Amino acid sequence: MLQRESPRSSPNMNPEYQIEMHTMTENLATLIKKRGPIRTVGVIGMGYVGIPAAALFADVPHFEHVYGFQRDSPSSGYKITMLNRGESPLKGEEPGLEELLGRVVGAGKFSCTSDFAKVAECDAVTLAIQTPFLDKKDLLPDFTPLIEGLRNVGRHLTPGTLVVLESTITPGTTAGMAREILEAESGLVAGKDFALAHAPERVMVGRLLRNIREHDRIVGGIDDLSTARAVELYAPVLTTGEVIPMTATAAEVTKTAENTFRDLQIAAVNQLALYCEAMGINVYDVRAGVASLEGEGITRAILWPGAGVGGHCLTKDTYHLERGVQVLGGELDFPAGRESLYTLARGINDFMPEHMLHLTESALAPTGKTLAGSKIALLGWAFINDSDDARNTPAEPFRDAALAAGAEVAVHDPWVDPVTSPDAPPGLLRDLDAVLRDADAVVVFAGHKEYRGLEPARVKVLCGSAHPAVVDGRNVVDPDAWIAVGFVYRGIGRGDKNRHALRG
Ligand code: SAJ
Repeated sequence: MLQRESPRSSPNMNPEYQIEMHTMTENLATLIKKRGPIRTVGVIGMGYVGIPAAALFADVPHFEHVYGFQRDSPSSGYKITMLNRGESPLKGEEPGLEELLGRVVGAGKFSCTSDFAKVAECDAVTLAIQTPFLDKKDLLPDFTPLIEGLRNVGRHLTPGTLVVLESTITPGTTAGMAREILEAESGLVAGKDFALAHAPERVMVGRLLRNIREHDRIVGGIDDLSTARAVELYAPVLTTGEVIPMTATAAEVTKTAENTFRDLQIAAVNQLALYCEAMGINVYDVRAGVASLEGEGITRAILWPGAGVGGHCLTKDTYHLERGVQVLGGELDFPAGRESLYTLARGINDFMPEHMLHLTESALAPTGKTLAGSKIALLGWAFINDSDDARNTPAEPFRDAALAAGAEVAVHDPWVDPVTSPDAPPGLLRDLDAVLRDADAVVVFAGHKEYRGLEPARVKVLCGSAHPAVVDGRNVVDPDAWIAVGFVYRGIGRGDKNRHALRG
């Protein structure tokens, strides 16, 4: 039985619906057959998802041409000329990307354009456009750029084309909002005149090409024919990855759930760290003990406690999933009055920067200091170790709260560029000694490798006092070595050390 997904995605069993479904699918099947195999592909959005995707499509021998569509806007129009020169406008190391771009542009198989009319030449069009949350309090993601992309595709959509959304979206968006916009702009009907699917991206900065080739690819159509056509598009790109077909809504839930589950796992170990601090034990001993449980089905996926969770995936995908349940609006049976486990996990992870502030206050107290009037050296602004990516960094709420409490905060990060990074804080310094000089508290927020080799005696001289504080949010300093030279130590999960006597 062919299943066409509607926003309520419950298969309708009445005969008229079945006949209408069959006719629609017959029509689409005829159109696709007339087109033949996918030869021309369009990718909307030349960002860190769209560029490697377009280059890899262009590298498929039987795909004749790939258009990369990019708005010629003041902020990102420069990408068009760069890409047409075979150069990548992406920052940071992306192994193999420049070489691949040079090759496919040189072979005339890839070109970048702002002319959306060329969508009419495409057999398949994918949209890889960011969907950030403007303000997660109201759970409303900013779909504006995606809506503009859908409108541009809809205006030039021709019968028999496949449209695929790659952005992370609220479950129900493909069969709902996206289908409505494409149908309104094109006058065509999804599932009858064009195929529509969701194939969420699973790329990570620094390993874009490898991720697309090697990760399994979730592919979900609004009906079986759309799913099959999307499998035809993505299968040739995969090397070790497999295509995993399902419905569009299941694909949307898979993507948001995989990040929700990771956020949940991190919250679980963050809560364990808070418990270990309260009970006076070392969370890393407990973690090693729990992780030792291995074997069929008894393995525990215990992750790492830390100063908080940042980035553009885990901080928002839980809210997409929660909103999906609200938008799709089926009968949800759930314990009355209980908060979602998933948003509770978000709350625990978002508490960690506040806990870091409490640890800082606790480390200043033995020398009679408070946050007010103290200088804090904040080490690590990036949201992840050894990276320049600072989106939604947990260091920011910590800094804001410390400033509000009257502290002076000097921020250091060897990776985040003070000039070019859009997420760099004002006054970000690369000079670590300057940040450490006269600091009352040294607070580690990112586990950059530069901080793993800090010499406690030298740091203490720079701090210039008998008992400066050190607060370790990423388990990068050796508590005994720092305590021995006179630091007041506090560490996430280090209940075994957080009550130590003053030394040195
Ligand atoms: N974090 C912890 N403890 C951990 C792991 C992470 O506190 O054990 C923190 C990090 O410090 C960071 C945040 O969580 O602030 C997110 O870290 P992440 O490793 O999840 O990195 P992301 O946000 O780039 O997640 C991406 C996701 N990939 C995609 O969405 C395609 C995620 O699904 C991947 O699992 C993750 O990369 C990965 O494994 O690298």
